[in-house]
Amino acid sequence: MKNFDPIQIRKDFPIYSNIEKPFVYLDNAATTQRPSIVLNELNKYYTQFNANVHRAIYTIGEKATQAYEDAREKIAKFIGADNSSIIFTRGATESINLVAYAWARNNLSSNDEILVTEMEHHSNLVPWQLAAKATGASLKYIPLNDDGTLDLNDPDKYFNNKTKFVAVIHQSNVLGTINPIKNIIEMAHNVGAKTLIDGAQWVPHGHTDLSHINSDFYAFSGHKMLGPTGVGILYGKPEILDEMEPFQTGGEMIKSVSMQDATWNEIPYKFEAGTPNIAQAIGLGAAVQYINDLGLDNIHHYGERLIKYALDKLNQIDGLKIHGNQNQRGPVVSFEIEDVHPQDLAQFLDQDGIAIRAGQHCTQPIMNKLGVFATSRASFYIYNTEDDIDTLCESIEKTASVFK
Ligand code: C6P
Repeated sequence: MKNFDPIQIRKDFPIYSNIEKPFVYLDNAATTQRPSIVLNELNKYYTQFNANVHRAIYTIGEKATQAYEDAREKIAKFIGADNSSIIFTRGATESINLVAYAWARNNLSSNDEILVTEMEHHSNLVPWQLAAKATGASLKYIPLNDDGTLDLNDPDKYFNNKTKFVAVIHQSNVLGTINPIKNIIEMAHNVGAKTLIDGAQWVPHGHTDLSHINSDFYAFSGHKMLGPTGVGILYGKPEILDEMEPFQTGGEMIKSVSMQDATWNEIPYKFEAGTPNIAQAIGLGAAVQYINDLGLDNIHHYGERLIKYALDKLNQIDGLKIHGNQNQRGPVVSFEIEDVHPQDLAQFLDQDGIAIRAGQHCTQPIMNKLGVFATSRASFYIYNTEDDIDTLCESIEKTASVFK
């Protein structure tokens, strides 16, 4: 893989020189680390042109607006979309809630069905439970197979003329499964339903071309792709966003206001009420630039290499069980180890400088399906190495021997 050297890449991440060794960070599905280019952009905004956007008719205000809109443009290009379809939110959770409030509550009624899957993160399940309760619609779901894929053998069981909204995770944060979202979107459109894809785990790892996948909405978070916390994206098809009522109201999202009434600004500003997360949006633009410079193809192939290596090594550990499909998966793996509670494992690993996540990963329905209370999870990104995985496996074996 030309020009892709994780040890060189670590030099771009100050945390690798600030934290005492060993530092084996394997919780990238929860949040990634940030490179200097992102931190510098945040600092540059606050120290060189800190001002509100879209309001100020003075030099630094114009500079701030330009930087904020440049970030929108970079992100739009990154996912094959128009600027007007890119809404800055606080993260994937807020993006999904925006649609559940502003679209679902105004478009669904008691004869309708919302379709989700058993693989959803709570962020793409609970908003639809509440939308169903608020509108009287029914909530249906596509079940999980034992191998961690979705049961799509008989789609007519789930997609019918009552199906009005389909919300599906692109890549599972627990099982790593990459779902056939283009097919799912097609099936939804064939019955006249709108779609939302939760891309929080996919976007950092693979190409997302919204002009190709044709989803009506798509949501993701900045902090899982090297950007700052507090910023995410909602993509919406412009013609749908145009028709939608606002989510939040206040400054900047209006066109005109009288004492009794108001009209709305054009998209995407109609959905960005109040002072936005300016620094974070600019930081996310820098993260996208960094990813582009490394090459998303390189990142994708490197993720494939790491997960393959991890699965091979983990499979060699006695008493360790991996959850999910071994093939169509991103660089994340959940597992159990006989006689060791995931939380104990995480604490023991921490003593060796290894950070993994243990728990339910905000996916209680998956835990129920797997028949476990919790799992241990390791997730990889560009600065991880095969050595990190060796260290992980050695430490798991050491811990298991303590509990035997
Ligand atoms: N998953 C994990 O450790 P926010 O918190 O809004 O940035 O992202 C929510 C979210 C939505 N969808 C998926 C698929 C996710 O994985 C997450 C966040 C983290 O798995 C924290 S629970």
